[in-house]
Amino acid sequence: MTGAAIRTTCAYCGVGCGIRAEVTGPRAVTIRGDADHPANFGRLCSKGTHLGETVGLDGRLLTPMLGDTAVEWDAALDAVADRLRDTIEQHGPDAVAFYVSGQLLTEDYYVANKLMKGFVGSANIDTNSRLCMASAVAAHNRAFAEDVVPVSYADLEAADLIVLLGSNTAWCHPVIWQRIEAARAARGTRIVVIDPRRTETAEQADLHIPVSPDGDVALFGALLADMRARGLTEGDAPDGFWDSLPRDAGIDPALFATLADWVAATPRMVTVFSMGANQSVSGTDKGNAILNLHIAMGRINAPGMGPFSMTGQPNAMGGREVGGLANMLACHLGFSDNELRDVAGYWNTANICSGPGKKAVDMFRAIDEGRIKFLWVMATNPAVSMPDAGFVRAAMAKCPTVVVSEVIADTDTTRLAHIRLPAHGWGEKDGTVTNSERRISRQRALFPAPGQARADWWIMSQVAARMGWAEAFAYTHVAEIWREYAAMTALSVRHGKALDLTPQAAVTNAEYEEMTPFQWGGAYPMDGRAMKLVPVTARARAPLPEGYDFRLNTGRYRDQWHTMTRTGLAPTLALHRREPLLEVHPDDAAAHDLSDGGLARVATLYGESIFRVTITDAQRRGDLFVPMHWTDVMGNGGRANLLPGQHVDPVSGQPGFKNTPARVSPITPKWRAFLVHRDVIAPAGVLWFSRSAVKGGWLYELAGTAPVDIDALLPNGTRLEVVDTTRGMRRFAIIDNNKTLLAALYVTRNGTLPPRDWIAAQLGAPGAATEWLAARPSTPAPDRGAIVCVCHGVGTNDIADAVAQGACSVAAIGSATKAGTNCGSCRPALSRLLAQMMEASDA
Ligand SMILES: Nc1nc2c(c(=O)[nH]1)N[C@H]1C(S)=C(S)[C@@H](COP(=O)(O)OP(=O)(O)OC[C@H]3O[C@@H](n4cnc5c(=O)[nH]c(N)nc54)[C@H](O)[C@@H]3O)O[C@H]1N2
Ligand SMILES: Nc1nc2c(c(=O)[nH]1)N[C@H]1C(S)=C(S)[C@@H](COP(=O)(O)OP(=O)(O)OC[C@H]3O[C@@H](n4cnc5c(=O)[nH]c(N)nc54)[C@H](O)[C@@H]3O)O[C@H]1N2
Ligand code: SF4
Ligand SMILES: [Mo]
Repeated sequence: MTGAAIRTTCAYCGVGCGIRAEVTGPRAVTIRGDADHPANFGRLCSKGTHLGETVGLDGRLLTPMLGDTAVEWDAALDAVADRLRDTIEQHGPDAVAFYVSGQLLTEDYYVANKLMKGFVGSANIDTNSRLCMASAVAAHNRAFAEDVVPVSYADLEAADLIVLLGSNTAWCHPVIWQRIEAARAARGTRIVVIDPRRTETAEQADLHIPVSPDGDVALFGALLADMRARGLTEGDAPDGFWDSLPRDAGIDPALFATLADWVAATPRMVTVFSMGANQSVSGTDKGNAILNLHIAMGRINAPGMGPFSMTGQPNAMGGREVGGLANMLACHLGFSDNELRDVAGYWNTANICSGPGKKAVDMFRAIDEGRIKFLWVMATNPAVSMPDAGFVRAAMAKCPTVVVSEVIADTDTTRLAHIRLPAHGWGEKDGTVTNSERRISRQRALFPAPGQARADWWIMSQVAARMGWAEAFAYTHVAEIWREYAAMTALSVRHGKALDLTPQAAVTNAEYEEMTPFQWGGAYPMDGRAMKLVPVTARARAPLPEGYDFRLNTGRYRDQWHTMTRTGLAPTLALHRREPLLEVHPDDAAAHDLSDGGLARVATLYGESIFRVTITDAQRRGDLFVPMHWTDVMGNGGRANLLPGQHVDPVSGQPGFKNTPARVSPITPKWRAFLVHRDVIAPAGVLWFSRSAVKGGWLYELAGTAPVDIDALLPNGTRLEVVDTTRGMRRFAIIDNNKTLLAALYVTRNGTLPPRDWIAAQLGAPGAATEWLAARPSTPAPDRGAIVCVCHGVGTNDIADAVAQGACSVAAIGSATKAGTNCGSCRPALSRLLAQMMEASDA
């Protein structure tokens, strides 16, 4: 099987790193960064580096399913087409909706959009980019009359000041972060982070501004007013624009003065923004406040400057190009009569939609109200990721037809599906993606498709054929779709847009196969085009409702991807954060009786969920933070999206995920436990459980109030048990006939549970029962402490030793321990630990 490296693109974030993948076995691959790819020049973060741990077939959806019955493709496709036809005949095309994703390839996305907007005849196709990029798209459209990102990664390297607003870049766009750090080392670039939390990104910044939640419009407005007062703005503004700018930045005046001085003094400035800007009820205004500053100061369309909306998903940008959003047609076009006519002509259809469709939040409301009766979900997990997820689940449960195209058999969303369709996953898919800087790269297949899995475009084309539209969907090769889409961008050009892929319309299949990464629009696509200042107003913050003392913020962990369907499978990636943590300031914790490592219930007007408490002064007082990642499949708590409501930005329709009134109360379990087990189980009757990957199985953290049901937790096998009275603990080990470990369980009422790392590595291993029951080897290896570098398994104690022996830089820790020398994702954490350890030794 071993062959030459295949060049492909990472499965995860919008940085779009190039990978050289060497297939080493039937489902085994060695992953390296592609040194020639202009997005990453060889770098990869922890998630990309460990992609190999996620390509196994455990848990994959490998056959089409009608309910719980495996069926042939013909039967599944007939069922989808029959239900689609019936819905359209009985209720009209607007009773149909597709909810798709920035994780589809451009070709899949193009077909989804063509099928829905061109042939079903409704624009009820929206994407999870509504939860992600919609506000940035709306801001671009208001300022540029097109959704164009006017910056390239190289501009970050040519900038002298980089302002990161609402972006935890070091965790979420780690390779961009590494490029920024390298630039700082080379040219002394200053870095400002505007984020209510002191993230690892903020810790590395030259200036951190802990803005209050949604304080950004006031801050950027006041900044522009200050630049105007200094005579640093140019050009025309709409009437009243300057007077409308807020004067109060809403932050510490000393921080504002520093920020304003740096901005004034630094023409080469890039403002990078992501979810702290977009996921807000004022998200579009935040975007335009940023664009306004750059436009008014002429800091755009030149090296080292511009407003830079980073995309989240690998193909968020591609989806925007082909019209994945309900309020855009294909190829950056809108719904004017001319545009609709041109698109209908190109697709040769009489069924073209007539106007914008329902945006995600409205789409699920329409499902709830019974107005949408057929929902097809592709490459997204809305039962987890939509706001007010309890409502969304109830709506889906009522929907007469839910079809889900997935790679994983059991997700919170597939649990609500009538029909499940197995799609190609990363490593099987073949097509293109567009990254944050408009660079198009190929994802290439590494493995033959497993089971009955098929390309998303194939699945849709087959349904289209059964609907009588075979001619328009007669694709036999993905390159045919690419050429059709590329040729269609002649329409964007005709309507004055920058998106132009027409030279690609003539590529042969062989040329498509060999495609190397290229950027559309050139380095400065807005050059010479009109740009508008858009008046925005800093709205007063709504007071917290009675009984709610906190503002709840949500976001991401460094080593998990969204709903964990893939990163959750990787033991190495679980090392960083095994459980969903509620981050709370020490004073707030004291005031609410929360203890570090204890459990707490977070409640909002919309729902509640339980989290593990971690106390940290990286949080502002009054703010809480929880991760978005955990699901019913991975635990019974930590369900972030039961908490935010359906409030959306009035322009973009994007939900405000990061500022929800909340309250919190401690929970005291009667017992706590952890279990290592080879299988996926669903512990019943427990107050808390959360599952994370270990080699050969799973580690479960458990807590309960009702008596623990040991039998329900343990597998069959020979059971060994000891009662440890000194520690108030019961310990169990289950072994098979070969005396290998199948499971181990440790339960305590109020004692301390043993460390997990050693015992979690013993599953399937032959060994000594006494060691397993003790949860440690008879000659204990030195305790490494919490693992910081997941690539090399280096823990805090290893780092402390290195520091004690004189290592006083991240590089020196690297030479002593190897920490941070592979993917580099942990370098911000190393830097923080180093600072803490040096401070402690000074004291
Ligand atoms: N590890 C990892 N990387 C990812 C992903 C992942 O799941 N895991 N997902 C990808 C996707 S799809 C996306 S969209 C990106 C998201 O990338 P980011 O936007 O960096 O991620 P988030 O953690 O959602 O939010 C960023 C920050 O916004 C801050 N914030 C909250 N409210 C405000 C506010 O009012 N103002 C300001 N200025 N900041 C605020 C939060 O505290 C948080 O630190 O990451 C991509 N990369
Ligand atoms: N509270 C809170 N909620 C949020 C956010 C937040 O910051 N806070 N962020 C929002 C943002 S920015 C985003 S992007 C969303 C992400 O949310 P989702 O899109 O729901 O998250 P994923 O886990 O990426 O879901 C992708 C699904 O597609 C499957 N899949 C992967 N590849 C393929 C494929 O090729 N074909 C098919 N058919 N299926 C595939 C995966 O197994 C997975 O189930 O979450 C949003 N929700
Ligand atoms: S930064 Fe990491 S997750 Fe994003 S594309 Fe690169 S390797 Fe993949
Ligand atoms: Mo996203």
